[in-house]
Amino acid sequence: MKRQLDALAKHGLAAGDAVRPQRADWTIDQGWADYTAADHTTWRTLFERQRRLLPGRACDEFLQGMRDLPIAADRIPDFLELSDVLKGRTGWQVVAVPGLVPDEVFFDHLANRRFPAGNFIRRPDQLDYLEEPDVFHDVFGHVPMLVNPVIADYLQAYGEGGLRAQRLGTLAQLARVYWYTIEFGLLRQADGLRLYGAGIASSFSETTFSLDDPSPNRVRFDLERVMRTQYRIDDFQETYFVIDGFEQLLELARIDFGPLYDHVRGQPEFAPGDVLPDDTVLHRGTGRHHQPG
Ligand code: HBI
Ligand code: FE
Repeated sequence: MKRQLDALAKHGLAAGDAVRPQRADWTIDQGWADYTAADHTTWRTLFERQRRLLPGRACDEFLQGMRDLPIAADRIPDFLELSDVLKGRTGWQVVAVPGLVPDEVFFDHLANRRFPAGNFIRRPDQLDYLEEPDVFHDVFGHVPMLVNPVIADYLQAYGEGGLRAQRLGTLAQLARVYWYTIEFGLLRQADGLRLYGAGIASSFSETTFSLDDPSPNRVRFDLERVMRTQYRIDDFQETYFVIDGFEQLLELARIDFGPLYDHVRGQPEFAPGDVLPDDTVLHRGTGRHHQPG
C-alpha cells in the first residue's frame, strides 16, 4: 500500500520482529484455514467495492487477469490455487510472507518468479489505509497483472535489477521505477486512461483520484525522469506517469541500467509535484489535494 516502503524504512527489518520467519526466504504457510469469518468478510467488502469501480478504469489486462484467476468475493484466495493457474500461464507462483520482507529477499523471490504476498488481512477499521502490504493489496492488486506475459517478464527483471542495483548503490532510483509503474502506473489505452498499478487498483479512493481528480499531474512516462523523481509514501501521488503500452515496460526490462545510473547519480532530483519543461503533460494538476490547509 501507499506506506509500505515507509513502514520498512521506519521499522528496518521489523516485519520479522513480531513473526520470526520459519524459512530463510521468509516464506510461511498461508494458513488459509485460520482465516476467520470476519477476515473473509473484510475481503468481500474490499473486493466488492473495487469490482464495481474497476470496469472502465482498470486496463483490459488487469480485468482479464481477474477473470482468469480464482479470485472471488466470497473468500480470501488460496495461494496454492492461484499458483496452479499462474504456473500454467506465465510460470509465476504466489508465496506467503508475514508482511514486508528485506529488499534482497523480495528481489530474490521476484527474480525467481515467486510473488511474495502478505498472508494477513487488514482490520475492518483499516479499509482505506495500512502500512504493510496485506493479502488484499498483494493478491487483488498485483496478482491479476501476473497473468500478463509482459508484466510477468518485467517483474522478474525488476527482481534481477534490484539485486544488481543493491550492489551498485542505486536502489533508490530503481525503487522509483517500481513505484511509478507496478504500484502507481497509468496506461493510455485506445479508449482512454486506465490504471494498472497495484497500489491504485487496491485503493478505493486512489482509483478515482488517480484517473479523474484535477489535482495530480499526469505525465508521459520517461525512464530517467522517473528515476530522478521522489515519491510520496504518506498520501496520494502528486504525479502519475503514463505509459502508452506494456511494450514500454518490456524495453525497461532489457535496458542496461548501469550507464544510466552513472548519468542519473550526478543529476538533481525532482520533487513529487514538479512539472518539467521536457515533460509530455497529459494533465497539469492543480495541486489542490496536497496544498496545506
Ligand atoms: N516486501 N512483502 C514485500 N512487499 C513489497 O512490495 C516489498 C517488500 N520488501 C521491499 C520492497 N517491497 C521494496 O523496498 C522494494 O521494491 C524496493
Ligand atoms: Fe505492492
